[in-house]
Amino acid sequence: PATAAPAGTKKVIANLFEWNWPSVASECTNVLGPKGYGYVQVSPPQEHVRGNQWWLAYQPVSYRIESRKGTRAQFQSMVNTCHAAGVKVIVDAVVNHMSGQDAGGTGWAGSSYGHYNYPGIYQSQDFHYCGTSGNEIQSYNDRWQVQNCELVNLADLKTESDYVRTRLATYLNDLLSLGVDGFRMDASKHMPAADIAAIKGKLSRSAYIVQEVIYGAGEPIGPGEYTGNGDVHEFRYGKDLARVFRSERLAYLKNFGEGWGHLPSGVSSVFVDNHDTQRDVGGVLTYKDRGIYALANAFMLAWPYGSPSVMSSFTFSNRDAGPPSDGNNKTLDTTCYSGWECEHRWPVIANMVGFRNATEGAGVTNWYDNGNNHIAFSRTGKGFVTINDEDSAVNGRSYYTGLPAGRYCDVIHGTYSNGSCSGPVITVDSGGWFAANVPAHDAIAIHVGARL
Ligand code: ARE
Ligand code: CA
Repeated sequence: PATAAPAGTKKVIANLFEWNWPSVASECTNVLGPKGYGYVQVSPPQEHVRGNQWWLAYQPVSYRIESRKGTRAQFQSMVNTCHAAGVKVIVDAVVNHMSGQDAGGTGWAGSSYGHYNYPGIYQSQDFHYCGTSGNEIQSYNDRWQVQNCELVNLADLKTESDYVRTRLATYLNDLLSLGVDGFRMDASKHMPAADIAAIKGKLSRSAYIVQEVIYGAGEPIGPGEYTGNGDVHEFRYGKDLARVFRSERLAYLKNFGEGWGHLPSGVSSVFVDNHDTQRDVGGVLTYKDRGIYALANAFMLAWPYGSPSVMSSFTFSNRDAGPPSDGNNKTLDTTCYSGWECEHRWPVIANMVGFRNATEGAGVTNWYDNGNNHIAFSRTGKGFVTINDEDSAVNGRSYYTGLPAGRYCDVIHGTYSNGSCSGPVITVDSGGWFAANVPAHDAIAIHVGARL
């Protein structure tokens, strides 16, 4: 029954944050395609302010596809290479604003600019001046301010104007002409949903859309009002998951997702952490949590809620520091496990992408919990996982999977390839049961795509 590639639809996103284009291309060929990732999300590709901080990529200076991550030709080649590997490309699209530089300057690709002057693109009449001090957002409880004032001094575009919408669509259509498959709409909360709809309406073809709207308790603008345009990031997911793993009980995850007040599954984009939450307070799990982070990602990939995205980070201790770069702040090629964490390659996480693909569409059955931190569930007829986050092992127990009898690779501890398993093999009997020991803070996962 062994198959070479995971069955089912490939929907998992790998977020290769701040990787340069040649490195993204080779990762698509060597890792993302073979491991079954369906999409790669890349950082903003347009010309940006010069300097070292990672966040300068979020300060557009022009829409030339030339940045510290590479040239237009390298970007095009990356898209082609990823497509050849069966991986679609999502671009982080910065459309709410331009730079936050009061003095202006010269951008990465040589374009000169002022805070409210981007020659040939936007002039002062294309920006909002909301009248607060510094034109800055002062309260997230004020809908009008959030959408018409400046987010951290970033020159706020008049996204209600047809000229601005058309110019933004021209940029996005240029990316579509290079073969891009979708967009993460940065700072979506800061644009009315209708403005995003109008920009989307000017696109030359259909594209996947995921909008960044951070849920904030009590705020007037919430993620739910953007679902008409496409998917929306569900920020409560990573926060709630971290709290459960850190200080509550995994047993509570029985109805995780909509049962917790999160967005409807079909429009929800989820992650354990992203590039903002891993840096800022919020208590999410990150690569720094090592094994528990891997288990949280394993749960996300096993649990059929939302569209999962796996974060891949560069190593940082300082919030602002950019990725490894040369003396001119040009991003160096990625070297996994040296300056880059490559969480998407961690065996537990990468192998659970195959689990996700093989179990796509199957519901949850056979939920078990011990009332505390040991849980188990089946993905009907396709897979089974048990996570033991207790401080001690659970030994000598049998688990009911409902799976066809057979020998399955435990993909938490072994990698399945070409019909063999590099780790322990789990034998499911004719009644659908298996017996195994699960160490503390560990898991076992089996699925029909990794059956020997
Ligand atoms: C940097 C400096 C600033 C400086 C500015 C202009 O830090 O001091 O004024 O440059 O020179 C990223 C970085 C920022 C950086 C910015 C521009 O995180 O530090 O500013 O790039 O270079 C809100 C938004 C949400 C946004 C977060 C960060 O709603 O959209 O803030 N997230 C996206 C990206 C970020 C990016 C931007 C937007 C800007 O993912 O990486 O900023 O393009 C509550 C609210 C949230 C709010 C949150 C934080 O939780 O509910 O809505 O998020 O507080 O304020
Ligand atoms: Ca705005």
